[in-house]
Amino acid sequence: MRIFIAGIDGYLGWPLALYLSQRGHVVAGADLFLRRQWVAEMGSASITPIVSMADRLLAFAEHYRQPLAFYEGDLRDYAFVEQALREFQPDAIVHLGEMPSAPYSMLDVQHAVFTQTNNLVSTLNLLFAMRDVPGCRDTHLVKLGTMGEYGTPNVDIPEGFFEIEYRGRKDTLPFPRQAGSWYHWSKVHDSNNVMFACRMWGLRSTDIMQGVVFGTRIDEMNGDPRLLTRFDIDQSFGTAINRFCAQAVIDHPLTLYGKGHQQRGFLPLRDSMQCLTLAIENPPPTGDYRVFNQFEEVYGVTELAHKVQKVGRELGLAVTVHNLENPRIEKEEHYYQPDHQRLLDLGYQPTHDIESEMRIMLVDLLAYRDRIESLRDVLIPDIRWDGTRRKVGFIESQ
Ligand code: USQ
Repeated sequence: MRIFIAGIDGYLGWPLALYLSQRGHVVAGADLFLRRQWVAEMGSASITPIVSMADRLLAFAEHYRQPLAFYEGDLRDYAFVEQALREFQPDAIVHLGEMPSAPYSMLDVQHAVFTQTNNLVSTLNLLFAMRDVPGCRDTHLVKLGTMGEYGTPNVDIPEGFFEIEYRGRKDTLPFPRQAGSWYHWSKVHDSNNVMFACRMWGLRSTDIMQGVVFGTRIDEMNGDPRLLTRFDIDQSFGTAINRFCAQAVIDHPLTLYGKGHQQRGFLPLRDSMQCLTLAIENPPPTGDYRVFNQFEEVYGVTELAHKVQKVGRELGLAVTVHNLENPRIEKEEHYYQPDHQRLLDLGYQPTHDIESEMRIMLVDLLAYRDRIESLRDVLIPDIRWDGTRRKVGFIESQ
């Protein structure tokens, strides 16, 4: 298949290009390198020393013996999006080109407006280009949403839709969304727009409600450092397990926010690649809008910190776990029971052994201990969701 990755320079986009190419697909992608700028704005940098796109493309051509068409430009610019799709004529578009951080979106009005403008406009441009570029009406849009669209309701979470009976009548309706940040709301608004475009124009799309991803590598990087993906540890772009593993290798306490009983669906990077590929290779019928909940298993944040501690200690690291004031406004104790059957039905084989995955990460990160040490300052958050900016303090150690 011909697959266009919007956001190909990112944490997921770059490994997905490798993974799909390894499976014989023809890949192209677009990026404006904004992720590199946002992380720099947070005073941080990728722990893995990622190379420029020019060098990534050279390494790609050496390993995969086929060209990767790269379009540098802004997905908010309709002319750019239209031109890229007209030229490449994709069978599938994977939209990873959004601002992905909840804390970044909560910083102030400029960051909230940027997040929603960037995310909604890029998705609208892709939808209109799919409608209007000759040959693209039947293209499948694989749109990256987030499990965070649902929030943490006190009932089970279905995959997108649920049957409801109200005042004696029945219908199947979108499950209520209760997002917890301006970023997560941008994904909800995207979901509504994608669903509407499918209904209006007969486009087809898979909306992926993905959990929190962790990991440093996939096999398709072939051990070449030029093919590494980025790895962030700052409060905005570093996700929980990635931050915990980085903290473990420099003897920094693992930072549990609040009580630490928050539950989320988590999945290793390699599972994210496997699931996105299953969605791409098994498109829905024309005109269909479907939703997949994409994660390996639900874990509590404390449980994960203790797993990192256990694996870290096996590697000779003195890992401690601490509770911090929670900079976020979120439920710290809650029910969480989301369905995740559809990808399993398509053949998803989850990496259940997440401790092995953590071991690989810790060994990888030990090689970059000095880089992590030099960024120690970014590990304690200061973006508070009440609008103030002040570093949080430790509450207790475990
Ligand atoms: N947390 C800690 N300590 C940390 C970092 C996070 O206790 O050092 C807690 C948070 O308070 C939260 C949970 O861990 O309860 C997850 O936080 P996260 O930063 O790993 O993930 P989140 O902000 O939810 O966002 C990430 C990605 C986002 C994606 C989302 C999936 O950045 O792009 O949409 O995971 S989900 O969480 O399922 O909505």
